[in-house]
Formats: sequence, structure tokens, C-alpha cells
Amino acid sequence: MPPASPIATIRAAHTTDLPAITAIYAHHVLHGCASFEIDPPSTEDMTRRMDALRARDYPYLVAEQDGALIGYAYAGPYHPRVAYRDTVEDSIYLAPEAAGRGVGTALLGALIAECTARGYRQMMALVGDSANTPSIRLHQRHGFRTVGTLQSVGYKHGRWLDVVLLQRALGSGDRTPPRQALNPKDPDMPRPPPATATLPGLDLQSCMRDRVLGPGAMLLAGRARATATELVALIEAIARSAPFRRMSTPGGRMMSVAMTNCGALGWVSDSRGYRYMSRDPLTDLPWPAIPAAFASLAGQAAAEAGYPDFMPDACLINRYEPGTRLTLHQDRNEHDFSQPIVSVSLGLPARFLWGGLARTDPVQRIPLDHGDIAVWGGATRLAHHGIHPLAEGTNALTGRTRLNLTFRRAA
Ligand code: MD3
Ligand code: FE
Repeated sequence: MPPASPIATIRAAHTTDLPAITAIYAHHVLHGCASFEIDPPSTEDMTRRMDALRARDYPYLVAEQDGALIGYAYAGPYHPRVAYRDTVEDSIYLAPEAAGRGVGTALLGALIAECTARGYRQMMALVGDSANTPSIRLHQRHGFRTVGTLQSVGYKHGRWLDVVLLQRALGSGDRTPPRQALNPKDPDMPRPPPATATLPGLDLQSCMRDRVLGPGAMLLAGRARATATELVALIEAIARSAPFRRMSTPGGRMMSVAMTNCGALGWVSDSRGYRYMSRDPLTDLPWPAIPAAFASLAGQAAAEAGYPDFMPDACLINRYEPGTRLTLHQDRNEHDFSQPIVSVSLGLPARFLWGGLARTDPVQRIPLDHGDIAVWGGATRLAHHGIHPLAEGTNALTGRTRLNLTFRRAA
């Protein structure tokens, strides 16, 4: 298995990326059916194409690993006629060695965020070759629906090729009229600045920190920022009926993190061990229900990371103060390890300790900021992890505190 290490960073493309982009695209033109070109374009051709997109403020992104470019994605006009001006078409190409590692998912997530912020309302994907299931699934994970198949419209590598059309809405989609272009008659005119304030949970600067942490594990940076105020208020309400408490480990040590729970099951630790309980041992009452805002955020994040049907029944709420830590451990009190875990960080930043499947594997430190969501599943579900002692600081929303929501399917 590949090492569970940060393998991709997403950032805006530079012109200096063009030779690498040209090489990746040439591979797909020569050997694949996703592109319907037959002759690989030159770096100059690719430069002209990038310039044309960027002059009109379409996003162009790259994925990088250890300084090497391993993939790129851009959005462009779906059709040149003017009434199509709010609809974009995406393109994503990965270096062959980067396939199947979540890099495409991270690129497409960031591209969707960029296009939404620019006010586009629909994104189309035209997948060359109906046998290209990785690309079709990638788009489905990001909420695209297949809207049709153009049959045998291409011929390449000795066979007729279909084009699968997939589509998803961006932002408010068709529920509201489009924002006015500066010159509505001319789709080439620059568009008004992005209305980031209206975005549900996505902001561009955070999205640029999205990372694939390992197979099945993704950092969705800043996705909880837009709802953070509401989340913190809901945590405070939960803590009024199920107070934060410091639990003791089975070995008799008091944990420095204060915890409470909501959901059908709550995680507890005492001299009898770690386990899930349907009632709060402090009050003998059922734990408070998972608020709808929690469930929808966790579900959306899991879907974005490739786990579309996540239905958590347990939400552990951890509260940290400066100096508080969580030592390296595995989460293994759940029944079904094929279910992912979704973690939402609020308030003070932390350094997440990210180890391997064996306790002695090397440990990396990954910064977790206010609003960051991490999703773990698949091969990394049982990775060792922890939180480095929290640094001193204050956060506008939570004061001298870090709050973490951990959503799990326990039963
Ligand atoms: C990586 N909480 O409560 S959640 C915990 O920030 C816990 O309070 C941490 O670990 C916190 O058990 C981090 C992130 C997390 C949760 C489960 C994982 C990361 C994981 C399982 C496998 C690998
Ligand atoms: Fe844990």
C-alpha cells in the first residue's frame, strides 16, 4: 500500500506549468479516448488555450506532489452562443501514475468551488468513451447526474466512441436568475467579481488547501466556515443537556480533552473500557439528537470525499484548551470499518498527528484550521492519529478553545 502521506496540493496554474500540462495531455491524446484530439498539441497551443481561458476568468488548476505536476483541471465555456454564458464545461487530466488516488476528486472539488464563486450555474462534463467509468464515477461523486449519451459520435483507436453527458448545478442553479454580466451581449467580457458571500460552505482560499491525505482520506479545507457560528451555538445547546466532562481511560488516567456526544450512540471511556452507549452516564438520559445542520454538513463532506451514503449515528464532541492533547490512537470501537469518519474542526488551530496503520509508522503533522473538515475511510480508516498539544491562542468565535465534531457510524 502507498504511504499514508499528503500526496497532492491543489493550486492555480501558472504559465510555468505548461510543459508538464502539455506532457500529461499528450499522453491522453495519444493513448486514451477521453480526448477526441488525435495529434498532441504543442506547448504553444496549450499556452494559447490557457491564456484564452484565463483572459475570460475561467479557473485553471493543477495538482502537485513533491513539486511534480500530477494533474490539472480547468473550466471553459460549454458552448459559444451567448445564452450559454452561465454554463461551463470541466476538463480534468491526471498523470497516469496519479490515477485512482483521489487527486481527480480534489481537483474537481476545487474547480466546482471556483466556478460557483464566479457565479456560473451549471457545469457539464462530456466524458469521451462510455467505458471510462473512473471519470463517470468521479463526476457522480461530486453530484453530477448522467443526462444523456451521444452514441458513436467519435472514432479513435479503431472504434466508435460515445460521449457521456453529465451535469450538475452550481450555487443556486436555476432557482434564481443569473447575475448580470458587465456586457450581457458579450460572453467574452469579464464577469463581475465572484459573490463568495453567498456560497454555502465553500471559499476559494480554503479550497486551495484541499489535500488528499492518503488512500480514502481527504482534507476539505474550510468547508464548515460558512456554518461555523450555527455549529458552535448548537454545540453549546447540546452541552447544556449533556455537559462536557473529562473521561478516564481504562488504565485510570484522566483524559485532558473534555467530551460530550449527540446521536443515538455516544462514545464513552471509563475503568471498564472504551465503548458506545445510548445514554449519557452522567444523567442516564439519551444523548441529544444530532442536529439537522450537523447531519447535512457531515453527509455533504462525506459525499464530496467519495462516500455518498454516509449516515452517522454517533457524534463525539471534543473540547480542547491550550495544552490539551490527544495521544496517538486508532478508532476501532465501531462495528463496520468500511464506514468513513468525518471530522469538523472549529476554533483554535491544531496540528493533527497522522501516522500509519502500525503504531511505529512515521507520523506527519497536518495543520487543521477553523472550518476544516477531514474525511477518512477505506485503507486509512484504521490509521493511527492524534492531536498535538494545542498552542496558546484565541479565536473570535470560540475563545481559548478548539472544538472538534467526529461523526461516525458506530452500530
Ligand atoms: C484518522 N479526534 O475523538 S478527529 C477522536 O480532533 C479523535 O478531536 C480528533 O481522533 C480531534 O477519536 C481527530 C479526526 C480523525 C478521526 C478518526 C480517524 C482522524 C482519523 C480515523 C482514522 C484516521
Ligand atoms: Fe480518533
